[in-house]
Amino acid sequence: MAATERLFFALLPPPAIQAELGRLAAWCERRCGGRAVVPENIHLTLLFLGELAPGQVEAVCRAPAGLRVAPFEVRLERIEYWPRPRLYCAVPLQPLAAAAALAAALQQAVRDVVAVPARPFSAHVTLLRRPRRLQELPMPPIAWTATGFCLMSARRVDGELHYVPVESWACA
Ligand code: 2AM
Repeated sequence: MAATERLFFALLPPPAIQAELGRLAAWCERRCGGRAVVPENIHLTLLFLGELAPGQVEAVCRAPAGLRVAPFEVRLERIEYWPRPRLYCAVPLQPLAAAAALAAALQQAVRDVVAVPARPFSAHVTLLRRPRRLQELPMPPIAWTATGFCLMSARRVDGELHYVPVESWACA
């Protein structure tokens, strides 16, 4: 049987913002222990699809073709601790309506290919997993303009997790 791929749609910040969020993640790790997300893996998940077979991957790549998405601002202003997945993440102060709308549109677009459990979208960028100490973590606001979105594949290479863009779409 052909190998499956673990896929998700995401916003990728521009490299300078990824680096800034990566420095913030490393600072969180120094304060709380745990494992910081490395800068090149920093992303904002729009829709997690799970393990897909090769035929499904091709269909998912075709699915967003008709979507028209205007560029929108992503502004992260606060670090939250989420106890269930045990992670610290950077979140906006107000819900990101444009990202939520894009996530919903993607879920609709792929509905004939993959049934994604309906779960409320909550914009966040994971910074640190499995902290050993909990504390208040302040952050400076970090913002960028999203000009597109990607289909990402989570792959393990030599034991290291890499998030690799498989396909990308530009805002119009
Ligand atoms: P997150 O860090 O934004 O929460 C690849 O596995 C990415 O998909 C992870 O970084 C995680 O993104 C998200 N993810 C993993 N498992 C998930 C699940 N069961 N539901 C929703 N998102 C998930």
